[in-house]
Amino acid sequence: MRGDTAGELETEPLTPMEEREEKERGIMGQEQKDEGKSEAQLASTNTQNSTSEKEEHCVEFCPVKKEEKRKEKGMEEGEMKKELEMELQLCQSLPGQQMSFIRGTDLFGYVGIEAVLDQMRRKTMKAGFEFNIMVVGQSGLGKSTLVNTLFKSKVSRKSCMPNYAEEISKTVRLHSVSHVIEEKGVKMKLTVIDTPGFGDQINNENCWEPIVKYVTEQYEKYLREELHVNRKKRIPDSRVHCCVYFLPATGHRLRPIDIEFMKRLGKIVSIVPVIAKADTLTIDERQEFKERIRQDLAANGIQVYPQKEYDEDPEEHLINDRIRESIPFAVVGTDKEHQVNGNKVLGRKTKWGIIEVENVAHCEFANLRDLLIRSHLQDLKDVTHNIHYETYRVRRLNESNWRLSPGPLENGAADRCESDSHL
Ligand SMILES: Nc1nc2c(ncn2[C@@H]2O[C@H](COP(=O)(O)OP(=O)(O)O)[C@@H](O)[C@H]2O)c(=O)[nH]1
Ligand SMILES: [Mg+2]
Repeated sequence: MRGDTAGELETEPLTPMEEREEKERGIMGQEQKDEGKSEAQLASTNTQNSTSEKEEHCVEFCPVKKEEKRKEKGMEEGEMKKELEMELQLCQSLPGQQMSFIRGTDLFGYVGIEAVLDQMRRKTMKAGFEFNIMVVGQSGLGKSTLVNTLFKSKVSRKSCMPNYAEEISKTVRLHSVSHVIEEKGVKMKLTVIDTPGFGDQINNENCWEPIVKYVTEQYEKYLREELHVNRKKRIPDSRVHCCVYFLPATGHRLRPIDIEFMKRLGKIVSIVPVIAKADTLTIDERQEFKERIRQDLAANGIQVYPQKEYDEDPEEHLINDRIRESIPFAVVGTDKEHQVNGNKVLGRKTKWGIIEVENVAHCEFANLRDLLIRSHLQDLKDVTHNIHYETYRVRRLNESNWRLSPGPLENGAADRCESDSHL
């Protein structure tokens, strides 16, 4: 996973002589202690830490020797390769230092390093975290309903006092509301940014501009906070972690406005396209529409989340490949519950039955929820910070006299993309 983790380990490199002495002391200490133990105890410790294993602690990292040992242990080739890669990575992380790889099973006893997870958990729970989600699409596509369905509460209320509302252009407005959601002691400050008016005009030329402006404005805010001499311990994060783009369930292809929007925004924010109101399509229509959308995305070089190039390891690649194959998710939203077989379910009641929103046999809402909240929330934040924000930061800092200049947003030239298309 990308992003901040606990502090880095700083190790003082030992000279080879010191290292050998250190290891001998360790083994000797163990042997001296062993003298006082009963024979039965000794037998058990000896089986756990056989001499050959002790040697393994002491040898420097030597992939060839280790590979032979693994073969002796009868390890599968795939398993061996994975372990070898891991060790190589660890060794490369500290150039100039020799390092041996000690597995949990090779330790003399319980050390307790895994407790760091509890420490991290406690810290995160205390501090809480921020998640900012933007919804874009024409009016009436079910944006507000879907966000409410995602968080199982009215997080996208029209009556809410917005903490950001700007009439940037006559047509597209940006409107954001924040809520603190708490579940099992974990606090999340959720901000939903709505974009009413997007794509609602006859001439939708440049209607993505206010959205590009908003996204870059948040990067600029963060950058300015980061560069303060006395910067805050925790910089408030208003950057858009995810932009859910609603495609109308036309059953045709991507429209020019969809292509123009995703082309531009895909470069600065993580976009997750969804087919809105998917209950209006038959199963075949849905499959064909999805396939055509994927073709259009590829043909136009549109990057949507999760991007292949940001997969960090083969395991993540495999999981993300499955997601990429089923994007865009065909979703249905609701804010009503109904009784089905004695259970309360979120659903839409029609004359011919109830569409269960969270039932994977009915629609792909659950896939979207899992991606956004249960499996990739932290990754969305990490991609925002490490890729999109980083790209912005590097570009801004490379601009000459950037400190003196008012910033791209203040002079109104905010990352505007040239467009000559009429939508
Ligand atoms: N058939 C169907 N209708 C939906 C769905 N989601 C929302 N709606 C309805 O569409 C209308 C507009 O929804 P709303 O969430 O206000 O759309 P927004 O303007 O995009 O925020 C409301 O009457 C909703 O009940 C859906 O998945 N399927
Ligand atoms: Mg709405």
